[in-house]
Amino acid sequence: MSVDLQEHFDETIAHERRIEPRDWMPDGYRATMIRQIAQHAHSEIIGMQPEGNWITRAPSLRRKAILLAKVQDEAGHGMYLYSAAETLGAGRGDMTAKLIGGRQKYSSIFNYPTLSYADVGVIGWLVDGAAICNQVPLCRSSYGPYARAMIRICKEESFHQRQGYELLLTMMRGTAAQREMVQDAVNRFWWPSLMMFGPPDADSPNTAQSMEWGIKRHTNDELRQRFVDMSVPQAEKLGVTLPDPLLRWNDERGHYDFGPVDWDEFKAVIAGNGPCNTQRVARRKAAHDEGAWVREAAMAHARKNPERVRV
Ligand code: FAQ
Repeated sequence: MSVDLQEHFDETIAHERRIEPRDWMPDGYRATMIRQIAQHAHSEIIGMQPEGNWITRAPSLRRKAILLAKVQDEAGHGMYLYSAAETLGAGRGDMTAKLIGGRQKYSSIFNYPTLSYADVGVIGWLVDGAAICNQVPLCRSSYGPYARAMIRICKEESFHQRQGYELLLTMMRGTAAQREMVQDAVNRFWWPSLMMFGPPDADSPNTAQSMEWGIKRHTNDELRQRFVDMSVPQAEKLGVTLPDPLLRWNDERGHYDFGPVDWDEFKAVIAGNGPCNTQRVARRKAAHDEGAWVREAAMAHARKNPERVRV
């Protein structure tokens, strides 16, 4: 590596300019970007499963059309992100093999079951809400293709969040049983949503370097706090109780205080021992295996029309 290349990279980061695919970058930067983008892409693809579970049982045609559109958006985000990872030299087939083999992660949140239709609303409100909170700053991430992908993804996540909140507002205007369904879903998804932001800063091995490289713009704890502050008034408006007896406004800090997250549960889930890990990965593997003929047909088609193949 020449000193000039390293200097040029450091200057690009220092001046908040973007690193582009053909630019020289340290091996560690490339590996970190591939790790984060692959994990993000896998999350979008695995994240189709919990909500996909309810497509055939949506309560009305309108809700079904909305849910179908949302799940399709998630597939699109996954494809978009795999393309961004490919610009760094990662192979899509290889990333999928690593996901299925447990060598690359996906978000802990998608290892929890969806037990009622209220879960669709709560995933939109809290899970997409947490995703937006985490991803809006990533629109300024230092790697160009990832930052640009985030702009479109965040716009769509914003629609997802609103559809979830609107579904919950509608259910809260319904019967006592419907309100109970919403509260039950909130009780199950609140703490796992806080875990989406990753371990506390003191236990986050990647944050310091990722912040130095401009990959991450805020720490895990900063974003988690922002999410709590944003969610409390939304919960009040909705009329649900967040399941945390220690949640209260702290005038001095200008933020809500909240209770301790169960990090043992988080560690168990990312180690593969959450309620649905086995099922999620098995379904992903089955879909991949069943899609083999499509990939073969696409390759055969590409060979017949070589001038249309981009290399
Ligand atoms: N789950 O040192 P850090 C969505 C891992 S949104 C699983 O803090 P980092 C939209 C981490 O990878 C969800 N693993 O790591 C949607 C690392 O392990 P490694 C996806 C987690 O990277 C909504 C280790 O713990 N969003 O899909 C989690 O600096 C509804 C140490 O952690 C993104 O991926 C976790 N929650 O910070 C779709 C956003 N947290 O890799 C469908 C982009 C941490 O060294 C329906 N990613 N780990 O083996 C990021 O912002 C970061 O990667 C963090 C983690 C903040 C997730």
